[in-house]
Amino acid sequence: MRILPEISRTFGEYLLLPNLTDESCTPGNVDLSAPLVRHPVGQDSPIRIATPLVSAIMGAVSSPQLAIALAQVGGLSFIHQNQPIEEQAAMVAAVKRHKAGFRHNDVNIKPSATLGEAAGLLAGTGRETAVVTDDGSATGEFLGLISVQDFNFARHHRDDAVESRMRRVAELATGTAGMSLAEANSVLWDSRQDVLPIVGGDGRVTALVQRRDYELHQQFSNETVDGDKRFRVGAGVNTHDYRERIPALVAAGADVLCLDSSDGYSVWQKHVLDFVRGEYGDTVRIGAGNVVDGAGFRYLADAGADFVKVGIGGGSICITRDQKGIGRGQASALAEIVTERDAYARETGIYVPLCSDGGVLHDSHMAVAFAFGADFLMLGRYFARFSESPAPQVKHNGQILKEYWGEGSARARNAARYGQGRDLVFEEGVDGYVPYAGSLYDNVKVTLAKLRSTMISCGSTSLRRFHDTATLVQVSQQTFVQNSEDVQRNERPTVV
Ligand code: MZP
Repeated sequence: MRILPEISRTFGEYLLLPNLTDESCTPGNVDLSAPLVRHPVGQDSPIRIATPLVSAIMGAVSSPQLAIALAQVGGLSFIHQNQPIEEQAAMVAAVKRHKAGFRHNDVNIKPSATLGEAAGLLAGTGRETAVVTDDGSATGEFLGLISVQDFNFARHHRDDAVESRMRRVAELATGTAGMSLAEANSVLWDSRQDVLPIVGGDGRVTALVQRRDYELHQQFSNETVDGDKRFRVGAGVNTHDYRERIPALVAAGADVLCLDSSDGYSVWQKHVLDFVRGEYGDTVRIGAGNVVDGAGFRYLADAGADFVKVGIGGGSICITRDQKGIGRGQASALAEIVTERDAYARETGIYVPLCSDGGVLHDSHMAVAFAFGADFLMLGRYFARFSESPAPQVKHNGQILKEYWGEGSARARNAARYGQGRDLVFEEGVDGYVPYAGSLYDNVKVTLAKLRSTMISCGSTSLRRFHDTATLVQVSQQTFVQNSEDVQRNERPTVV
């Protein structure tokens, strides 16, 4: 028996100290890109992600729709493996069918087009775009295009403003067609609509595009898509049916795989990694985990894992620590494994990226995780709250919620992940709700703005430098007590 000399700590127990902010520290200069898979030290990773966030390998989180939305903002989803092989492969293929990027076809439909003409043009684009007509019927007057997510959201909330906004944009498109850019800009500025003009080769306006679509294209498409301009997507695999599941996922176009297990320090994971290297060499990339100490990391890194996932018991829906007495505070687990990752890189010349999985309850925890040295983060609860997640949306006491259940809950019965024989004998996860938070795009945009702002305060414009130079301080128990007492005694200003 051995007792570690330290206490097991979570992200919420730390704060960052600011560092010198110089002229180079501007939001535009902050590079949040991260290596996804192993690579020689000093060289670039063969797969990088522009936004260091990936969605959890969970049925309540990673659907094709969420995968596309997340790829559009530079991140990556892992389609869950707790389903028949053909269904998972079909989900992967559904993401790969979508062409990435911003295309003229999407916006080149004039307001005067009939619905039939608009639908014909849209069918060829492969984009999730809905047509808005003035009375909502197929024979109504065509007003414009809207993303399917926004359309569903508006319909769910009976938001009539969408129709009047589309009507206004349609009028503007007609009004600005053929104008010079300067003329159109002044009209659009006055209109206060969030649209941008697209100009043709003659410098004249041909169409309008929603600013959101344009920004997505400008910021991320080049970095997030493959050579053939399709969205990247990952897929979970297990240690049971990998001989059949992996070839099917590879054939469907999965860009990267990840072993999905609550305890990855096992010989079974090595068998899967051996299988992948034997069958595919380095052409198929696969992460492994989860582990919470340096020995677990080294075992998987030596076995050939492309990245290693860190975390046991920290998930928001996880009760493994109560049920089995296994786990470790996410901050403590990361601290030890980051040291091991860097030692491994010095010894072998190979850098194996770390994915910190679970336990992010606030955006500020992301900054702490990166300061500790995580390369990228896997999030479940965070993404489960968005319109794009596959979980049902429900109303309770006037509040909109999304269902969110753990893979170890009776609802998911993910026996391959929780390894209790063929079925789940006891639960390791809960089946609950999270507050609905709107679209992925809107939320990720704010989250990344916060992260950039923290990094700027700490004088860093890259995640590596942020980790290398971060100074963290532990908050006292008294701080927690005082915060909750202040809230209870109403001694904090309340928002009205
Ligand atoms: P969170 O972002 O909701 O805090 O945590 C998500 C992570 O929790 C997942 O990526 C996975 O590692 C873990 N998870 C998923 N299901 C369970 C469970 O049922 C679980 N216990 O712990």
